[in-house]
Amino acid sequence: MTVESLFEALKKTLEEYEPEKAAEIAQELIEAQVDPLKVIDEVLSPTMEIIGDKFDKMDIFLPELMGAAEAMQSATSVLTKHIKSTTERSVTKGKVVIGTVHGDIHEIGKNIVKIMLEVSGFEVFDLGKDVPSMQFIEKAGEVGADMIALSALMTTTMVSQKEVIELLTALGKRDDYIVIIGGAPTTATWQQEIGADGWAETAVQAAKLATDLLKKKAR
Ligand code: B12
Repeated sequence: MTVESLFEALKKTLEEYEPEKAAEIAQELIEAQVDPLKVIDEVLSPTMEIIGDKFDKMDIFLPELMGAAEAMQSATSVLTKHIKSTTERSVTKGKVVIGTVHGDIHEIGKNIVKIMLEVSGFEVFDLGKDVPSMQFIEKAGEVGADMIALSALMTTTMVSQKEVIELLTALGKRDDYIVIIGGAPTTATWQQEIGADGWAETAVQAAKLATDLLKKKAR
């Protein structure tokens, strides 16, 4: 099969909710030496977006959305194992506490950001999904984090990103951590509005952002 036809086949596994086949095709793409990030950015994420729109328009319902998400996760878990590290593992750029904010169970994008941070040399502490705001701050204190990374996928949960920053400020800890935010509904404008230090649209940009912000702080 050509790479193009493997891309098409992978797309179909999301549309037809086939997680096992998704993993198989992801493995074939790895064997064909295709860049795993290209597969995530050019095939999986856009397909998931189309599926999200269908859900929005009620062309499909929650079980189908969950099936597609399962296929995406299955492919992503194969692909992310093969994202090449850009730094020596022994060199740690800094510590990041990451999670999806309170009220929000979307974690696929956050997991990709986590991997990108790890392969860029960060030590990452993943709190998972639906994380209470205070837990980010407690964990950051416990591990001596440099940065807190907050993912939110819904307009209704973006406010929890704001809440974490407000809590940090109230506790007199706002300057202790760099706070970065992301997730489909978030924007640079939202970042400025809530006083976060950075925002990125994709996982690759997130890793670059984290590196740049940390360098700036060290200066
Ligand atoms: C998959 C999915 C699900 C899966 C999630 C599975 C999982 N384990 O994560 C399931 C089926 C469980 C689900 C459930 C629900 N979902 Co949903 N879901 C989606 C969908 C289709 C795709 C999200 C996704 O994984 N995208 C792929 C990843 C790779 O992209 P990403 O998350 O955006 O991440 C990238 C960037 O944003 C960025 N990034 C992400 N996080 C961070 C963090 C930082 C710090 C940085 C810098 C960058 C960054 O980097 C990532 C990689 O490049 C979206 C539609 C969409 N277009 O987003 C709807 C969507 C988010 N869901 C929606 C809804 C409504 C729900 C439900 C409420 C449905 C229901 N009725 O129960 C529940 C949520 C319950 C809850 N309390 O959270 C709505 C939200 C509407 C809104 N209010 O804004 C959307 C937009 C669909 C729609 N169009 O209506 N969902």
